[in-house]
Amino acid sequence: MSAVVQSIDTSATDEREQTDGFNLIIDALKLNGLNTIYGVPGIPITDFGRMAQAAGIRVLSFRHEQAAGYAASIAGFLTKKPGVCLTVSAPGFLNGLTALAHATTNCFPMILISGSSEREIVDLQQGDYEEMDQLAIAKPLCKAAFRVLHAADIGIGLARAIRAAVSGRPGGVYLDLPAKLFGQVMDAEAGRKSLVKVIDAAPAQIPAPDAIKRALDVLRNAKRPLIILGKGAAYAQADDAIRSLVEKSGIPFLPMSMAKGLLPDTHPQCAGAARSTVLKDSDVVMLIGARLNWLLSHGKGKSWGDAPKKFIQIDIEPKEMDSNVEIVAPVVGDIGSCVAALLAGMGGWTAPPSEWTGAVAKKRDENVAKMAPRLMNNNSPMDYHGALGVLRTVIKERPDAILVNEGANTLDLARGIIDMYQPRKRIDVGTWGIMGIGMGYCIAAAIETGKPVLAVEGDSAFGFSGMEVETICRYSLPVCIVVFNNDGIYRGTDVNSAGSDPAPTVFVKGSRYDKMMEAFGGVGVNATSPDELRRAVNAAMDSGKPTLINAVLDPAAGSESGRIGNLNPQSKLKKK
Ligand code: ADP
Ligand code: TZD
Ligand code: MG
Repeated sequence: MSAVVQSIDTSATDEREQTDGFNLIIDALKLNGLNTIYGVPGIPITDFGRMAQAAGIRVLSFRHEQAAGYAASIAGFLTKKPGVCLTVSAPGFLNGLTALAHATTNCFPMILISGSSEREIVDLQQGDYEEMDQLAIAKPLCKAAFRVLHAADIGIGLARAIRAAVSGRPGGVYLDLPAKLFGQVMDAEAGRKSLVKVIDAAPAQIPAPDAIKRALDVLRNAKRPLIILGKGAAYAQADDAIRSLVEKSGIPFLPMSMAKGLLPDTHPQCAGAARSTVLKDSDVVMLIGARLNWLLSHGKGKSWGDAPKKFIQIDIEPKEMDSNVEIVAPVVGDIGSCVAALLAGMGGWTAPPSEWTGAVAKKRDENVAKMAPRLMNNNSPMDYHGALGVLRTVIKERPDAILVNEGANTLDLARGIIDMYQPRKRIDVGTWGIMGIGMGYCIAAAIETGKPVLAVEGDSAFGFSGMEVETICRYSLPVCIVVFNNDGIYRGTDVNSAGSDPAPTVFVKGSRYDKMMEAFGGVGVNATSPDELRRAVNAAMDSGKPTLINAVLDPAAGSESGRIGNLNPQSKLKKK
């Protein structure tokens, strides 16, 4: 670019106001409403973090980039704006990369901005400080990757990153900023002009009228229809339209994990507690922002039963159609526009046969009634049901709190037991079933929404990001973490049959995770019964003080891999 004055001190000859890379990046972020950065400082971005903070950007400094990256990814999900994660070069970049891949896999908009080393030295592999070809490494793990070499291109670079992250199917974007860029100086007026305020970053994608008609025809002729809501539906923030569609149609709905609360789990049409029945017996399934991946057994096999199925799918990504089974009525567009178009075509709608809706409701009520007494037990040490019965009430009484959830048994059972009442209040391990999202999600949820956060964490899951309790204390965030401490992964009872090392799945028995919180000035509580747990969680949620409750669970209470033990490969050989 001819307008660029690269790192030349022109002050002696030129009185005009100047700007530089540092300031242009800050100005470009602010111009586009990106006012929060999650990251870890170091060369070459330490001063950038300070300057961004001084310029009014909220800079959340983490203990590890992976947690900062997860925070940015869920900030994207919660706000529909790309969450920004900032890291140093090579190792910091790599630590953030897991989260970037996670954002892409989960369709969350995120921008990973990493400082990088001298291009000339990296490209000749001459061994620079933290040398790495970061752009090449990021590419296969994100939707788009860009590098900015000239200060005058910062505006365009960020605009491209924002558009790539949020338009179409959202995902992760990598933005590579070499160290030299930050100090590059240019004329301030030209700098201002080079910035881009992105207009209509995620344009509406209107579905074709034919596609809407086709979908409604299939739905109208269904005897046993089902609507499945996925986290894409939660992301779309078309809450009222989705609720109207479900209620006008009279069709039972099944929320995927992070779509829980889009309509309350206690809604009369909710089939959450009759999941296996509706999957097996339905004849037409309309997917709204949910993929037929492993979480839905790829739309085929035993859990889908023998009844022939027709699938309608609403998704912004055309390539998603027919990914696992035939989609007889693909509806490609953004969920808000698609749902509005479906609603508009539903004149003279008749509800599905009452034999179907009645059978679903009956099954659901039976299952709920069967579960109820188990949730009221006061056993000590606790089992999952006793502890989760308490937390279920906590959320019922505070439906606007955000629930963060990870673990195996801790995840699967909490998902089934804790009812959600409002959209985007449950955030969890997502498409990969990833451990380590916990504390980053807590921090971003508190920062982005200002609501109280309750994290329900397996003891193993918590360990992946546990050091971030210091971050939670440092920023005084209203986060209550409940660690379901069963001494290990799935269970705490495994023994090593061949030596004195502990078995691979078990941890130090009787660990006191609550003391970690006390180390940083937060509140720590050891809870050994549901009554103690209830008191401690209520106190934490009411006070808003950073709190960690070590919930002592029976080490024998869990099962291998929670609800997905069937995915473990088994040795055909006899166990020695
Ligand atoms: P779940 O895990 O809850 O089943 P998935 O992550 O598998 O959900 O699916 C989410 C889907 O939603 C993705 O296929 C994505 O393309 C789609 N999606 C995301 N945002 C939108 C939107 N605004 N409009 C339409 N589809 C969307
Ligand atoms: N590493 C990562 C990043 N993600 C994973 N999902 C795993 C490892 C494997 N894994 C699971 O799938 S669940 C889990 C691991 C290690 C922990 C389960 O133990 P927990 O929960 O203590 O968190 P429960 O309640 O004891 O089952
Ligand atoms: Mg455990």
